[in-house]
Amino acid sequence: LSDEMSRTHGAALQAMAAAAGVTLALLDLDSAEAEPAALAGVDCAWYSAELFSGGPPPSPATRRFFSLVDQAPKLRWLHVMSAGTDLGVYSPSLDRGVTLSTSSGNAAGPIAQSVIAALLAHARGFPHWLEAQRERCWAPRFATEAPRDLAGQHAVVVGLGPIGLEIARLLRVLGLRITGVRRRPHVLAEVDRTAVYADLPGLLADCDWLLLCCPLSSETRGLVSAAALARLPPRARLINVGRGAVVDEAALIAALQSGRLAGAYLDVFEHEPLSPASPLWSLPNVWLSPHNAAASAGNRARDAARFKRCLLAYLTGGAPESTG
Ligand code: OXD
Repeated sequence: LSDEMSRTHGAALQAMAAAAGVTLALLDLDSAEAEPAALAGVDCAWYSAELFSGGPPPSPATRRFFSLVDQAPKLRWLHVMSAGTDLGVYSPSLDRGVTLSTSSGNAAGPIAQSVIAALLAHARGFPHWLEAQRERCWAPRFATEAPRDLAGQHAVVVGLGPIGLEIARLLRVLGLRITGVRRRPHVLAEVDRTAVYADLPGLLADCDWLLLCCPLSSETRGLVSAAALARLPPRARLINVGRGAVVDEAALIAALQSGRLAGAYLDVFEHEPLSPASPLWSLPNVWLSPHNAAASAGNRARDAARFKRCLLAYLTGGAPESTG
């Protein structure tokens, strides 16, 4: 684990282990580097939030952490601060059968709030007001120019994990109709109805907000294809906080450039970091954030609490939660 987590949570982890009758030897990054032979005894590793600091490319702390993890021959369990299991640095562990537990859901609140902030700002016409403010122009919009009522609009939420469910919960407060799309049909209180990925094309003609918060998988890669985008009505906006490759990005850019789609808020992209040459940076109907919708000061404490719950399960013989 990181030096910082060792310092701030080491005593609590030791106490948990002692209560379970287990002797826990903590290896922080500095000591591991000083003594590579110690890696032979490592059973589990905790990739905590402060080591991440963005990427790709991985931060120096991330690179150092995984260079040690990948040399630990007996590693059985890796706990990671992310929701996704698709960070490139996890691959060597996954490939050799290490159990991965994630912090899925830890940042569901902050991500959903970023989504709702962008949705409300677009729905209420803030882009128009902000542009007018920059020009020092008094430009009210009334009558036919006024924004449409948000209540009653149809949101299609793709991916009903903790993030999708939190988005749906907040959308319901705003009075939207919500269809949730997931791998298997299932009745869920947060949405009005659920559909499966294969049903998505049929939902798009009547969609005001297409919200993507699903993981990247063989089923979701390219799910929002050029053909799917063409089915959306011109009033529709797309929000993606899942993974960039769920959408055909070139087709999305073309739809946004031509006005075929009203707008987008994007936190994730086919290639990250987004190339400075991408037209997305300067499209007037696009807001974007650098895979940062989750950022929130409380995430670290939630990650630590999650790791402790998983450690307890591990020490007492259960399976860590959110196993990827
Ligand atoms: C994650 C993410 O997987 O932020 O946690 O994309």
